[in-house]
Amino acid sequence: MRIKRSRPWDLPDHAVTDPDVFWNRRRLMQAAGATAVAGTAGAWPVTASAKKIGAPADAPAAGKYPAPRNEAYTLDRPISGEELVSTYNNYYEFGSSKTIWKKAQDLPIRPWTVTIDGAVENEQQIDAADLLARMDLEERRYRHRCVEAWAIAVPWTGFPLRKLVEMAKPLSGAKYVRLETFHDPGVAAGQDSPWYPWPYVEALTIEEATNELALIGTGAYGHPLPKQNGSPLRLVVPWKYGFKSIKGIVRVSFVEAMPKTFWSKVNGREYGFWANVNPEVDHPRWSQATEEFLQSTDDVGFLASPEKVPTKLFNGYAEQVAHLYGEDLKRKYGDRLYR
Ligand SMILES: Nc1nc2c(c(=O)[nH]1)N[C@H]1C(S)=C(S)[C@@H](COP(=O)(O)O)O[C@H]1N2
Ligand SMILES: [Mo]
Repeated sequence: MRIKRSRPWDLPDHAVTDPDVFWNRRRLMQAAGATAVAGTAGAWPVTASAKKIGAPADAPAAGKYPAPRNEAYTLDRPISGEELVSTYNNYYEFGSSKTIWKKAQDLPIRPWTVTIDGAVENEQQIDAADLLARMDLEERRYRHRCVEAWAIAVPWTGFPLRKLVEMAKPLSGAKYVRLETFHDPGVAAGQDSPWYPWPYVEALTIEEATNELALIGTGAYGHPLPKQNGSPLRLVVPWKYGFKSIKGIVRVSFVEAMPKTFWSKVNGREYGFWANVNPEVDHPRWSQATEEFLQSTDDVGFLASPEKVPTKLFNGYAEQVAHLYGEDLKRKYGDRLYR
């Protein structure tokens, strides 16, 4: 998102690809004969496509997958391919390119301690495995809309964030739920970058957090979540721009004041607290009226031209969430509710 382009991911091949992946692919292409692959060279995670990156061996509660599907959450578009969703990612802890899937495999996820603290009756530390053992998992098919104007559709597995809130028993002072990602520059080299205010932090109001849609994602495509998608625990809030859906959660705090979030510290004018999807409120540097729906790895190469379709208000979830943003909030925040 720090890349100043109208389509931030649409960069020259070498600029978005890790040097080792880039040079490996160059060699592969040369070996295959450059003319023969010219037509498909645009599908840049070529190296990734050789090996589908699925469930980590150290994922907790592997026996709980696949979980039963909750039919209340169905899609109006096809599911994006698993290979695309597991090789085209934003996870700045591992670097600012889309091709961090390989680097993310270095993240140890067992044990994984989650701290629940702040204005709650039940402050506690709990391992992700124990947390998952207490929760009923379900599959929900959700749209995902990145602020960069690309979209995917994913069958997540997880449990409602509301269940975790109930477990914590918030006190009356708890107005916001603040979520924090691990901080370990030793395994996540992106966290060596002084340009970012690590660790990654996101937050919701308590009303948003207890809304039926807010999910803690623990799996996708019927198995535990790949590390690059935020294993073992991530947030999934499909009515908001993707950066709200924080990955690799280690701390959930219940607080009184609106937390400062990672991207609002980087650039508060462009990436605010609310970040609700709205086609009529443009990003300061590009339109949000349409999105590119990505279905397979063929859609993300520099020769690709994925279908542009209209963006939906609240990403299609107005029925479930519009009531959260009443006249008082609209008056107070205006367009900031959608940015
Ligand atoms: N900790 C952390 N969480 C994060 C991010 C990140 O860089 N770090 N990127 C966000 C953005 S911008 C998007 S679009 C989604 C991408 O999720 P996916 O890679 O599983 O599709 O993760 C979000 N969660
Ligand atoms: Mo994003």
